[in-house]
Amino acid sequence: MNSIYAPASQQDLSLDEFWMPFTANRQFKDRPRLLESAEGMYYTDVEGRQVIDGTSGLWCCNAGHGRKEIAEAVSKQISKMDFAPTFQMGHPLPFQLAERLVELAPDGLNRVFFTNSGSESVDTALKIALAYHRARGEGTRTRLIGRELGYHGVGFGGISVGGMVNNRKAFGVQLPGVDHLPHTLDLERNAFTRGLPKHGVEYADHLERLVNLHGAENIAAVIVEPMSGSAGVILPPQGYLKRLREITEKHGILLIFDEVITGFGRVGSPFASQRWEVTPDIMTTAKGLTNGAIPMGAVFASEKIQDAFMHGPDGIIELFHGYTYSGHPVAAAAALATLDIYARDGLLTRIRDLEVYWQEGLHSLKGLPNVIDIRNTGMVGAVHLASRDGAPGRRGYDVFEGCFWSGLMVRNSGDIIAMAPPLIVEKSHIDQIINTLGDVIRRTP
Ligand code: PXG
Repeated sequence: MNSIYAPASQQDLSLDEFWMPFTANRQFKDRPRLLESAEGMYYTDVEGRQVIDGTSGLWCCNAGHGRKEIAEAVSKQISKMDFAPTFQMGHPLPFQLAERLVELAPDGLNRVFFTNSGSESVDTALKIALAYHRARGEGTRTRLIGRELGYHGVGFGGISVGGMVNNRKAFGVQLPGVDHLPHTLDLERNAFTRGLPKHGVEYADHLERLVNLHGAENIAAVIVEPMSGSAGVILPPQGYLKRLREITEKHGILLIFDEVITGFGRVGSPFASQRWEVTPDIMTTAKGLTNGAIPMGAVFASEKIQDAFMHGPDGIIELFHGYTYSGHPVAAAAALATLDIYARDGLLTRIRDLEVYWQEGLHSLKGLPNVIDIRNTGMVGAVHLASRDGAPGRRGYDVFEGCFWSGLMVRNSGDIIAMAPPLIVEKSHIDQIINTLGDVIRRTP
């Protein structure tokens, strides 16, 4: 049995039974990194060590940790009504929440479908896109287009349109009829760009080639992250998203933005779509919706899309899709409390005042050993390290681990170190993050 003695919690803990997600289980269990409490910008681990949160948990705790208002809203709601169905029944909370969300959303995205995660949001969005075309008599539009290096969660829909090879290759079966745009990472032309890269708008033109190849009448939707998070902060070149919008519109193809990471203030506006001034037809969210406190996701669609389903006798169910926990009362209560915090503290636009400080801090790491690119936008950043010969990912992992034991939580995607601190971050926290990361990179061979 793998076990550790955890002094802070005074517990003997067996590590064998929990099959950990996206984790090198054997390596982790050899020297576990166990967190026990969290407040503001900091985690405390089971040995009482403070770790600054450079990643908002997993890109979700945008308002920082230990928010009492969320805890209280959850606790109040769970006592009042733990669960209520939303299939042919309802309760007020998801209606209230949907109304509040629409106020924040890009203009025109005024219908909201609730899920429990980003992966479910993606599946929901893809299914709505397919069913939308059928409802309008364009049922030949079945093909879905994603992008290389895209991450859209782990459902079969998400891994099919996604483009991270490790998430796909062990599973064989995928959705048929999926194609991919090229990714936009271009180190040769864009390395060390501050903000959105200058070169690469033409990567969007590849969509015209796919339209020529398959016929527009066979393509349902294009799904992209406005900025790829998981693959290591890959930014849209200037003009790229607009070009995608123009091409999709011209051909009657739906454009889906996966804003699971970029949503809720990460890039300096409620959604990336607003900051970069391109409105999709469908938008997926999760994570920051409840500040990570309770699982919940939301898919936004335009009224036009929903209207396409509202035909036939009014006693028929228009969309045969939904989850037991769609619009869960406790999750909705957490989300409403989270939106209150975002509004009161101005968090969804707050980082506009800090993004240059963050950017300059990050770019001060240029010139350190093995640093081959630095990318940033809003309160997101990545330091791209050269891979060791024959051991891709190893240096990135060593830096990630070194950071943790030096009191900083980052993520590594292969040899890319990604960061997305909570939006409550102050300059002193940015200094701490940059200094710690710099020290660790310097001493990592
Ligand atoms: N879409 C996007 C754009 C995401 O980033 C999902 C969908 C799936 O969400 P769920 O809730 O099903 O996990 C994500 C999730 C990382 C990391 O460190 C990123 C995610 C999840 C875990 C780790 O890069 N993104």
